[in-house]
Amino acid sequence: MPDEPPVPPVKPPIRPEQDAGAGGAVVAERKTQQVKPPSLYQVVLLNDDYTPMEFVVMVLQHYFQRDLETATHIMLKIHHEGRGVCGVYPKDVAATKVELVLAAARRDGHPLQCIMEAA
Ligand code: TYC
Repeated sequence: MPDEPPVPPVKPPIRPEQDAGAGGAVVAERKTQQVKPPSLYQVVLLNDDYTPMEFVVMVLQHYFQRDLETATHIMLKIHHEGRGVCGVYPKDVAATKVELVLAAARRDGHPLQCIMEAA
């Protein structure tokens, strides 16, 4: 019976992330959290003596998706306390709402002030 040729040893398959390549080193790395939740800003309306109550209620309904009852409640709170929070949003959304509210107020000739501040 002829001699069988020697069978070369079979290496187990290696996953790419384990393969250090020629002469390289495997670096175990645990990433810390990469995505932070966006920081939030509250959009605030300020009271004044001239902007009509109906306009403020419309602003709260149209730009802040409040129903009539909630919008009226927030408007009266601003009227009595000087300021009130319309909503809380990521920074870019809050900034856009401030711009849209101010543009609508100026278009209608009202001095309404709208600001954003870190929540
Ligand atoms: N004070 C206003 C008035 O009596 C009403 C008003 C409410 C104005 C809220 C601004 O953000 C405001 N007509």
